[in-house]
Amino acid sequence: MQHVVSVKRKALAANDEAAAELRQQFQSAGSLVVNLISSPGSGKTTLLEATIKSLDGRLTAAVLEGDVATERDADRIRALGVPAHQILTGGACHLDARQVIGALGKTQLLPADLLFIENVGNLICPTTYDLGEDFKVAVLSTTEGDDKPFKYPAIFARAEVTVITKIDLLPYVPFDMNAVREHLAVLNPLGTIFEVASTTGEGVDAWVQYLGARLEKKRAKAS
Ligand SMILES: Nc1nc2c(ncn2[C@@H]2O[C@H](COP(=O)(O)OP(=O)(O)O)[C@@H](O)[C@H]2O)c(=O)[nH]1
Ligand SMILES: [Mg+2]
Repeated sequence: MQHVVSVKRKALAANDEAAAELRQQFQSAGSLVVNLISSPGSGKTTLLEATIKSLDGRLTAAVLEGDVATERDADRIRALGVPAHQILTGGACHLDARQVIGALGKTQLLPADLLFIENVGNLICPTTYDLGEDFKVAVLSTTEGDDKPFKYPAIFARAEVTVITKIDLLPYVPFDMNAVREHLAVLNPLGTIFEVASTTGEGVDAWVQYLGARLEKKRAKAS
């Protein structure tokens, strides 16, 4: 057990080193980098599609997709004319910083104003792997149940932003929005919450405006 803990600690320390290198690279490129984490099917790719449509070319975007198998998500992004690269983890339940360095080295995703990293779908493993991002975004859909922030508190405490998706389905599913807001306020008092329906576009503009403001802030700080 002791051995397992120490191997895990070493892996995380190596990842932190690679993440620091990435952070430097993102700083030089002037890109805002967002690491999206959620259960499978909660709507990460659909949120990215809606985000790209709402941006309408005002800011440039690029996407790194993490999945166990298939290029499906990268294909969905490329169909909108935005560069995307799929990292296949071959079974691993999270992306790590070395994989991101490797992917950026063999693609031309940067420079871009916004780089979105869609992590492998689950609420546990991606939580502890820093990818050099500016902030993590937890995506929570109304259909997966309002108990998820209670059951997986680590990611909701760490993510600066929580995007609650599929609000168009609120009339049909038992999802106590107030309970979720209250719990998130306890887990993450400084966190920001957006409520969106990516399929209708409701709430997407506010999220996109926030991204633009964060990008401006990052660039102002760097200059
Ligand atoms: N009604 C509704 N469905 C959505 C919304 N966002 C995503 N979906 C659907 O949820 C399913 C999973 O979405 P996807 O973006 O692939 O999830 P991901 O696995 O987190 O990337 C798809 O069938 C989407 O069409 C939404 O805001 N409202
Ligand atoms: Mg996806």
